[in-house]
Amino acid sequence: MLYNENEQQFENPLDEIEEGYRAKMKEATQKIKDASVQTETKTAAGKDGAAGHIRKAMPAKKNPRPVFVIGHKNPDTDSICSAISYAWLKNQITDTEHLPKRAGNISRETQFVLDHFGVEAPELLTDVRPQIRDIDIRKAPGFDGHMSMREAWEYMRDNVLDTLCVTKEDGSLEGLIAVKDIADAYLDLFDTAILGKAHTSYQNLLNTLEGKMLVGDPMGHIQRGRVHVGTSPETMISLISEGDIVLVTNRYEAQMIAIDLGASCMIVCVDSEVPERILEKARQSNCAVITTPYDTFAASRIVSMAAPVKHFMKKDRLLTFDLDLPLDEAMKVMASVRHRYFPVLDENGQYVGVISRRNLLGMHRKKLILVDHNEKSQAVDGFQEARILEIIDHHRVGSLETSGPVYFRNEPLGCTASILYKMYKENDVEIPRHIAGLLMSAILSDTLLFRSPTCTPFDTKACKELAGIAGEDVNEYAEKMFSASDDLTGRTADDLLFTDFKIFEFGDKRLGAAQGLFMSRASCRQVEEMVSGCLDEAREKKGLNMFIYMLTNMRDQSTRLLYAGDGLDEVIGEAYHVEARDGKADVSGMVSRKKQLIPPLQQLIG
Ligand SMILES: [Mn+2]
Repeated sequence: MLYNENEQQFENPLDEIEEGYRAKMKEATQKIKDASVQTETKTAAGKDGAAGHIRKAMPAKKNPRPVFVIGHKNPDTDSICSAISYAWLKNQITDTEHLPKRAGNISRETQFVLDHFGVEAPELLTDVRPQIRDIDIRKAPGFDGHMSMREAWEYMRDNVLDTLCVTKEDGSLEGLIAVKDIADAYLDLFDTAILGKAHTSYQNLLNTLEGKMLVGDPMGHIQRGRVHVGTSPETMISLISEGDIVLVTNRYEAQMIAIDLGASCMIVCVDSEVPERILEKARQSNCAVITTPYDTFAASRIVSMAAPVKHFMKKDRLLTFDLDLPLDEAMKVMASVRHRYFPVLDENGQYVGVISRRNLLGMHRKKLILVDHNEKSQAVDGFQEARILEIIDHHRVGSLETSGPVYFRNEPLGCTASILYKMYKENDVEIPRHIAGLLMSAILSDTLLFRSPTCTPFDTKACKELAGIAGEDVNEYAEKMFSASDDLTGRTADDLLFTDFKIFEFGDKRLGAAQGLFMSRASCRQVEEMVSGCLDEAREKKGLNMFIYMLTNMRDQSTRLLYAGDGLDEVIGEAYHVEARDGKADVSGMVSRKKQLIPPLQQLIG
């Protein structure tokens, strides 16, 4: 009974305390709600939360996927000049950006032409397989590593992401933080020293706890100490050491003892009052004082989430992709690891966004217009995985297959540039001087100054008209242009053999046919000396059955054939009705690979 009496006696004060506590909690809950409304408003204004830590919004590139206009491998003057001239025309008559490209090195003759008319060489493009840059990269922003774990988690939750990229001020990638890292940090209950270890800023602590700083510098950082809840004075004395972070409520003794024990920071929960005497004591003892509307349980649950992501992010051996990486290689890597998101870096190592496996579905094949060729063996590597939109050519219709319908224009003229000259007229586009110069040079080069059997009256007429626009005397200009090849300084056998080199496929036989055009006999003799010992090696290197080098003398209008391949002496003797012996034959009147060299061989071999 006594016990009951006591209980009865004590009932009222307990009830009172509970009542008071409930009221306080109700008030606190309301404050938290108010605070979060404020936070949302601030976030919307882009001033708070993870959004405030975004380094730089990702710019949306304007028209990032141009059409490439490209000639054959080992490009000659026609391939380069036609790519430039057709891209220029397409840019006048369409809204899509067209860029000229080249599938190989520029010959001396072509360099002379470009220099003469002040035109830059197209950029090199030797592989058109899809790359990382051809898929839709998710422009996820990069974040400042000082962002708190809580802000990172909120951003991931709101944006349905499981990884964020942390970048440095210069835009390079610093690390990755994943939901898993946050979960690990959160669940590691025993690492109560994490705030100090992670050098957490008071600002992060204030954001996380939605708190106010009563004493201390919000710009400062937590340097050390463990987090404890200050319950009774007795337990506090045995638990708390100098530098610790102590969570307390409104108990005067607890607040006092925390400071006495050398706490570096006191977090006062449920927005409890802190008497001025305590604040003064805290100031004198260099103890920061923060109030939070959260109760002790909630505050101790989330306080460690104030630590900056910098401390937890993965920064070593990050798996990143370059924009130029071929997609099939990226897919292999993606299949071999368990990550979901992969950061993408540009050529300067700057972070540009992330990709996941899902992005691979939205692949944009590179768009191509092929000029001056239609054989697959001459087309740029990877063309099968690109989208060919058009082919403009003047060669035999060859082996190239396309996946869809294309605009295929093939005319039996001496030069692709002559077809382009027509197309400028058809589209009513005035030809500027530099384009006229390039088209003229291409015609002169392909028709060997109208002497090649491939030259038609139309080529001659077009070329003369273009010369008029360019302000050039055809004969004088051609002499200078062809002489550019006669400068052999610094040239190697390999370079001579592969500058103008094409592969032809006759059934299962592969023939490589290269041509060198020279004006003087001295040049021809020198070139023969340089290349004749290297033909068989060149044939093997390219995996060919036959290799023929046409050493053409422009002035004599004749060609010495140098060749390697089983039984070629007989084949060549029969094909051109000449004496062919020891890999050598002179064919007078031969200047054209297309019209004179290839057709008889095709009949005999194919
Ligand atoms: Mn051509």
